[in-house]
Amino acid sequence: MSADAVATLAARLRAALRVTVLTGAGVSRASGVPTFRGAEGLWRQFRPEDLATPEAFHRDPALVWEWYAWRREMIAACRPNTAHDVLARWSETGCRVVTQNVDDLHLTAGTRNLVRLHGSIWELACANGCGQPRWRDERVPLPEVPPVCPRCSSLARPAVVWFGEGLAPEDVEAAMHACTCDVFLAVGTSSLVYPAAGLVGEARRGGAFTVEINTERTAASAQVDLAIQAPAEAVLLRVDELRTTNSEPRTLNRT
Ligand code: BJW
Ligand code: ZN
Repeated sequence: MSADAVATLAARLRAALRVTVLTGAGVSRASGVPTFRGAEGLWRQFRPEDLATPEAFHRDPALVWEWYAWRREMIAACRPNTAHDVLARWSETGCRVVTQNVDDLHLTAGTRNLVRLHGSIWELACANGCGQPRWRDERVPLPEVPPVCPRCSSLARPAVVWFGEGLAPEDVEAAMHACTCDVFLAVGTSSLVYPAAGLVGEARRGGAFTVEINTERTAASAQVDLAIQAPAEAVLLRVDELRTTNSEPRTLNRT
């Protein structure tokens, strides 16, 4: 980890009034949640088109649910790591956190006003669209797989966003709004999946100082003002230390 880059980021954060952080699967890696892409990613073992599309669910809901039940079990054993904890603290002073993660570890860590662009693996929805609002079910294992809708008894689905599906308009609007900021950080995301991957460019066009924190170079590395190639949990902890030891913590986003 470059000490200069980390010091630059800490200084930018001290001077910033509005800070937004976009997170991806890399933020939960240190908690034990697998990422999607990369050497140990889920897409090495499974094809997204077999498991993470509406067509896949229509074709074989039992298979799709088996995969989600397995992931729910794995995630249930995971706790938030330092990266989640630091971002939860920053959110208390107004930092906006937008996540692509469905594991809800940001919520467990206590992050306020979280925007969950791709939904939650702990929430279910009626696959038949009968009007039943989505519901939360954290039971592991689920008593019935595939589970059914409590209102109309047709199949339930995980309340996550699959490829080819639109994101909730209010989440997209909140994320776009958060792009108007002084510092925008893209943390632990491969920046390949849209519309989330477009947010960093949006923030930059709006005048934000853009930063990437990732263990690898990504599609966004050449686009950002500062790319820090190191684990998110280590960088955020160090930045948080510098930010709070060199000055009083600032109240963000209160303009
Ligand atoms: C670390 C680390 C450590 C590891 N520290 N770093 C424009 C252009 C091209 C294509 C499209 C486009 N617009 C739309 C599309 C199509 C598609 C898309 O983007 N395809 C691309 C792949 C080409 N997008 C969609 O379909 C989206 N829908 C949409 O746009 O709808 C339009 C529409 C409108 C109206 C009606 C109908 C349609 C939906 C996308 C949904 C994505 N869903 C998933 C699954 C969620 C549910 C589940 O979990 O099962 O979301 S796919 C998967 O990818 C998941 C993630 O949230 C998402 C992003 O992945 P992420 O977080 O970046 O993870 P990884 O694994 O890719 O990267 C991890 C990174 O961490 C790596 O870089 C590591 O190096 C790093 N790392 N350890 C720091 N310790
Ligand atoms: Zn229903």
